[in-house]
Amino acid sequence: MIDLYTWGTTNGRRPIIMLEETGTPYRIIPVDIHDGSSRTPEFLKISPAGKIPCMVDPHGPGHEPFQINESAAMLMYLGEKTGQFLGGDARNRWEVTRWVFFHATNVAITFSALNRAPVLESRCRDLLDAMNNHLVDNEYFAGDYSIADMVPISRFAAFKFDAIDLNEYPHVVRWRDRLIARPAIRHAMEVPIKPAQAAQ
Ligand SMILES: N[C@@H](CCC(=O)N[C@@H](CS)C(=O)NCC(=O)O)C(=O)O
Repeated sequence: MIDLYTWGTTNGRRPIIMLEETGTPYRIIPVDIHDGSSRTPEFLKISPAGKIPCMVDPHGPGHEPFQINESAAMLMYLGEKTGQFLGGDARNRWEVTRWVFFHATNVAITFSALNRAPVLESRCRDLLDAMNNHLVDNEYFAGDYSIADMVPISRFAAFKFDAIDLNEYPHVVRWRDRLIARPAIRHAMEVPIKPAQAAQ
């Protein structure tokens, strides 16, 4: 059983999607990022910068316990552990990988700062244009549904920005609507993560 240390944020819900999609047993350990819980010496041993999400797999590589943070890396780890959602042949796996990095290093970071830094609106719109153009002819980012879709969907399933109306990007909306119909994604976005309620 994997221990997932997380909180109810966009980044924090991302690994739940993959844990659910792969049927990997896990339990949620809520870490309130506002009350100092993410700065305890015990937590910093798992996540050195005190960030959620992170997880501990008692059956990691070499049959040893393994801990990992950074949500996109966690999805890649689970993909390798379960042999799912990483792409098919070598070309497709690299397509999945490059979109994972595109979303993790551009989209996730720029959008998470948008509400605090409105100057980022044009950069966010450039990223949305790139996504929308790609999705004109593609149902998913890299062939079949993969972690290249799971990395960004937690952001777009809960898209709340006054500056940008997502309906201006109809192919992104079509992709989002297809994904949020998936039970794993619905569950990940809705499961309560506050300490008193987390009963996973
Ligand atoms: N790139 C990291 C970002 C993680 C991150 O920024 N986590 C935030 C919550 S969404 C956090 O832990 N904030 C609390 C803090 O920095 O003290 C990932 O994708 O896992």
